Amino acid sequence: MSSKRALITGVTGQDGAYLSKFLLDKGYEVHGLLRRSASADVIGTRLKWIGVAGQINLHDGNLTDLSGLIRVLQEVRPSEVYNLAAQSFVKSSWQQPLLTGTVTGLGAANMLEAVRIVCPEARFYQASSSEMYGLIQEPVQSEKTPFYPRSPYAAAKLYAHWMTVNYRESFGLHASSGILFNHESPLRGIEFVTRKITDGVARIKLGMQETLALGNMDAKRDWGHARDYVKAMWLMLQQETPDDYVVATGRTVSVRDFCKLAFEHVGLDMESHVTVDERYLRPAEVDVLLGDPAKAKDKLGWTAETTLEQLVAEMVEADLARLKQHEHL
Ligand code: NDP
Ligand code: GDR
Repeated sequence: MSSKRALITGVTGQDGAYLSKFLLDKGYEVHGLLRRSASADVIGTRLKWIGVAGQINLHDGNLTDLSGLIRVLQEVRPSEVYNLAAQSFVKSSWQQPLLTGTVTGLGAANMLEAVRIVCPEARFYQASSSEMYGLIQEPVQSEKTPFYPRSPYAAAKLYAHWMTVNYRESFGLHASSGILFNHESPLRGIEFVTRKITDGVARIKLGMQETLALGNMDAKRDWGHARDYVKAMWLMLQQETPDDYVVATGRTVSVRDFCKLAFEHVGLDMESHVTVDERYLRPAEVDVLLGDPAKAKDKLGWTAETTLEQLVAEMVEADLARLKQHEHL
């Protein structure tokens, strides 16, 4: 067995693309789980954008289908498994709570179970989330902060998180959980607020639209770059002992401030273009998140490398370039 063979679930998502590139650059053989879609033309759009399509071995499968996961693991025999697949859009989780529980929660349990059955020696990464802190119990959240999930998505992620801890403690799996705070990039899905803003700013700049409608402008998030965060995932699996880590920048800003930076980047004033639309408000909000990455720094030697200003600039520039070339993502 190759000592560097990884299987990534959620390979077609934002983090899947950045992690694929990162692992390929390190000499890994990279395999990805691909759920079937009728729209073959959109499959792998992100992998193409980042320049690794064709270098990934794709396997049909779905997180909800344990027998399929077992079969894929038997074929691939990975040394590292990164479980990134999820219904990851918090707002949708109120419309589809059971689907979110099935994919984001039970799906992770399926993956853990498949690893336990087929390749218990493989190292396992679970994509946990700062959303689990929800109604925050401490102003700065660390691995020791109690959780208080505020959405079906967060509740599902909490189940997956504790199952990861449980499989580590019960069955001795090398299973680590990365509690990642929001991380963005030009590959972020268009429904998430940062990308919605940078795409909107680019459209307004190019005269393609006049206004941008947003929801809660006061929500605050600790935003980093996905490129930096996938490195932390990998570092967790290189440790002798599996553990859980907060991955964050240690800086929090409001949606309004993110928006202001994006408009300023193209020399426009946000006040003339942004409106608030109640459709984008949530039944329960996570008002503020701010992570303490001290443990990741001490134990993994990891720190965020990209500043918020650099992130905003990169995202706006990528959207401007895409729109000028009539490309979509
Ligand atoms: P994306 O939404 O971009 O990607 C999700 C991936 O999961 C896609 O590849 C999607 O496939 C796949 N997927 C969805 N449902 C299934 C299913 N039933 N079976 C198999 N695959 C499925 O998420 P991100 O890349 O942003 O995030 C990666 C992970 O990290 C997620 O688990 C997310 O919840 C978590 N996370 C993300 C954070 C962030 O700020 N980005 C922060 C903390 C945690 P398809 O392309 O077909 O839709
Ligand atoms: P989040 O990301 O819910 O933190 O989950 P999102 O970008 O959707 O929302 C962040 C904050 O912005 C506010 N907001 C809006 N959000 C969206 N999507 N659209 C809007 O128009 C808008 N206006 C204001 C939201 O109310 C919220 O407070 C992301 C996902 O990647 C999860 O999978 C991951 O676990 C967490 O980050 C950490």
